[in-house]
Amino acid sequence: MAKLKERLSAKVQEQRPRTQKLLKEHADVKIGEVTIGQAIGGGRGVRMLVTDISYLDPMEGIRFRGKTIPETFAALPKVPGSGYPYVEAFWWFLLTGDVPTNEETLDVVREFQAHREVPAYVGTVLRAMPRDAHPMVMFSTAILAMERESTFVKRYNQGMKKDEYWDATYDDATSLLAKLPSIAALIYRLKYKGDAQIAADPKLDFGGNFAHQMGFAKPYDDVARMYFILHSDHESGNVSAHTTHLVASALSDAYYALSAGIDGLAGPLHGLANQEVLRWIMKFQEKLGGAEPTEENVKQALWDTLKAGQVIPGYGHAVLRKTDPRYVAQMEFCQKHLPHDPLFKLVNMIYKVAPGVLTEHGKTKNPWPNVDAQSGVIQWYYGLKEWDFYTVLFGVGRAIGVLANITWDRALGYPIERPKSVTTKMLEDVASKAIHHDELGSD
Ligand code: AMX
Repeated sequence: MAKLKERLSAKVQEQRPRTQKLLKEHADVKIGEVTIGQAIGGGRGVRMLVTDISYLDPMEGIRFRGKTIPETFAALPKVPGSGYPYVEAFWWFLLTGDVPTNEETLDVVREFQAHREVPAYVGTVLRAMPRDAHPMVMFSTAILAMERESTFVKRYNQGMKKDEYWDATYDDATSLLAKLPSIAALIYRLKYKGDAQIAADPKLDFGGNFAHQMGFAKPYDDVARMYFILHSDHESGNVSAHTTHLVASALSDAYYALSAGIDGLAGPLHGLANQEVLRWIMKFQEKLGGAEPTEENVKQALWDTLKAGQVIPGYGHAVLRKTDPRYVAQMEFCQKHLPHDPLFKLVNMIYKVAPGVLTEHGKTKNPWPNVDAQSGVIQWYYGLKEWDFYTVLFGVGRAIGVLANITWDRALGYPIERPKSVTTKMLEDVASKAIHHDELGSD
């Protein structure tokens, strides 16, 4: 058995009684209330999901297993000659909450290498699709096409016991995750490089092999490692994480669940915002017609966007109320590696101006940038200029978090998700005090 699965098994045995005790002895204890505003307004702030893998504080930003982004990067074993950790070490850390040793990390590296090969039919399916299909459609389709590989389904059909569900989900998650960088590179080179594919290098790690198969030289391997880790998880309520969790709660296997989560990530209010940021910047530069960007003309362009009824991509967040530390981590990378890049300078200028404009505009609860405002700049600098591919990079990273989450969902026996609806009339009745909310019933 892989070292990681062994450790995870011990953690699962440790954690299960805690969840069972809460359910058995404290199931009626309230952790919040739901208002009409929350019910109509997309469930903002409603505490109805449980995960120990990451937690998002509105002011501080994300913590993975209790560690901030800089703490996470500092703690995990690094790839030799690289400034960033192995993605494989991060996967161990998210699953178990423990920082792996170098030896444990290399065990995961070998496990991923053993599962890296993408079935040939995935290429056949992708090549049969219209070449102008969005890369996120191709990515989601490739994942779904591999559903026939699911160990969970095979074992379920053989009568697998409920307390083994996590074990089969772990196998599916490992097999799927190990293939994602190669699938992403396959899509990239199929769409934009005339289908000139680069074979995987069996010696390389997750991030290193991705850079290799994409055809990008160092330090793009570090860019990939940083990018995948930063985009991995943002607790459970965001659309991609919640969708994956919801679909998996029906015991749809990891392939179905991740494919659905990727579809949610493809929305412009969510992961697609990274492509929208680049599109916005390019349109802005086109309008300038060669003139220097200034704070004045950036401000004007931001107002033009808002007045046209559109959102400023890369700004605002449903939970965060300050600059996203994932934005900061990427900004620091740029300050170190590409401080004089004109696009980086422009993004910084937008950062200087946009929060003021959004505050004056007065709608958004958070005028600060999120992860997507910065990420395209780095990709562009290293030669990945096809911005409609950017969300696929986000998707490879997000898979790490959501697959860890559904493995734990099955380990702790979380049931099929089924919140309750009410009608508009019921809300009107409660609001007018014609009835008390207790009279609505609970299921
Ligand atoms: N530009 C203009 N208006 C914005 C805005 C922005 N960047 N962010 C929020 N608003 C508006 C909303 O559209 C809403 O307007 P409405 O009252 O007319 O409907 C109002 O401000 C209140 O919204 P909110 O409570 O502050 O945000 P939210 O929780 O409803 O939505 C988010 C959050 C991210 C969808 C929103 O800020 C947004 O659309 N941002 C731009 C797109 C983006 O960058 N998405 C990526 C987020 C990170 C990620 O998931 N990858």
